[in-house]
Amino acid sequence: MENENDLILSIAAHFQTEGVISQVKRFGSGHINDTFRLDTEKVGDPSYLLQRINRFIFPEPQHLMDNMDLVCGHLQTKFAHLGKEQVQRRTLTIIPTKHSKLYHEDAQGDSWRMLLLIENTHSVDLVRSPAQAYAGGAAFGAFQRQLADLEAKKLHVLLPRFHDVDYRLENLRNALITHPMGRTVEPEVQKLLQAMEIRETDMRRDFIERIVTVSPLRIIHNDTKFNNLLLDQDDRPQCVIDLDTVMPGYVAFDFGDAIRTIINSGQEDDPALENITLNIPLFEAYTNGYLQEAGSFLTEPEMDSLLYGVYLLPYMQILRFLTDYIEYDPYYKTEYPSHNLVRAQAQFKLLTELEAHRTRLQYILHQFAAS
Ligand code: ADP
Ligand code: GN1
Ligand code: MG
Repeated sequence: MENENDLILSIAAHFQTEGVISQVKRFGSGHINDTFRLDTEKVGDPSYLLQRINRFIFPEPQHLMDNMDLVCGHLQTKFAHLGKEQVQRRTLTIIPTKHSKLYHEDAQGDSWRMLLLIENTHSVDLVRSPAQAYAGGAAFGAFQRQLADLEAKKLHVLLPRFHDVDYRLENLRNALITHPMGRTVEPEVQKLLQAMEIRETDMRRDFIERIVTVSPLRIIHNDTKFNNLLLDQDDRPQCVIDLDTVMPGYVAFDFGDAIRTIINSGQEDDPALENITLNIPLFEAYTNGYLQEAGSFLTEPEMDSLLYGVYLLPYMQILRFLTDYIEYDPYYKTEYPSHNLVRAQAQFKLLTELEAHRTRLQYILHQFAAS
């Protein structure tokens, strides 16, 4: 294949698209899949999104796509009363291949899926306003509610123990054994390893006692990073995206991961640690939006579990970035050699800020839970 453009066009030809594709662009800032935007020649014809599924992370694309199809189909029934146009804005639409399959496997063994591009939307890496944060809370809360009546056993558990702190600690330990030299001897790595160890007992206890044993298992998103939500031009929520991780889990995971990306005034991988401070009004707005939608179905122990998720998810993210760094970056896309270390350091700064403001966050959560 001459270049990436030609490759994408040749892959796109396997799908049931309308119109002639005239433009291909790399798209989005996700860490996992490769995403391309495809525009068609004629005004009025739809645009599409073509994604190469990360095969290191998802070795069973059929199971992945079966899950996605099930979830999208379920959500479509929830929005059906709004009409087809709104259904296609509120949930992802999978474009099948010309053989009516949910994905296409190319000669290199890569799997590709196509989605309808939802027009006039954007995703946000760095949340700027309480209105955006509120929209996010409402959208992810509604998402959990809409999936409450989907039978969990119909979903394949593609990533077992995804948010299990013991699993993340085991992975880090294995990485240290398998890669004993090189990156593991760097002082920055040692410093983070110590910081993780100091917190380990508390995090494991909170995971078990404050989340797992007291909360019902529900279907959750599992990757509620803010840029997995599409907003319209007026910052109204349109569609929850990136459904690869939808699996059974606990609401505190979704809450904690969303807060991790919203409350941070800096970027997830900000090398300037002084940028990483807490934007507490955004925390308030997200919590408000979330509880407006989810407050009606959450149990009291689940309400109490949310705060623990706020600490556990950044902690696990540090373990994950650090593990990937030590293993020479097989998992997350990186832009430079120390990128995963910088991400881990930035998330650690965030964790220390969260720790310093714990009483305030707890107070805000209690206030919203009581209202
Ligand atoms: P990754 O797993 O790599 O994060 P995503 O599925 O989140 O991949 O997609 C990457 C980016 O592409 C998103 O952050 C969003 O900006 C954009 N995107 C994804 N799906 C759509 C869609 N259906 N319509 C418009 N933009 C989308
Ligand atoms: C990945 O796909 P993306 O970029 O939305 C990762 C999440 C992490 C996140 C950290 C399947 O999310 O779990 O929290 O990066 N997704 C997977 O930014 O591992
Ligand atoms: Mg994403």
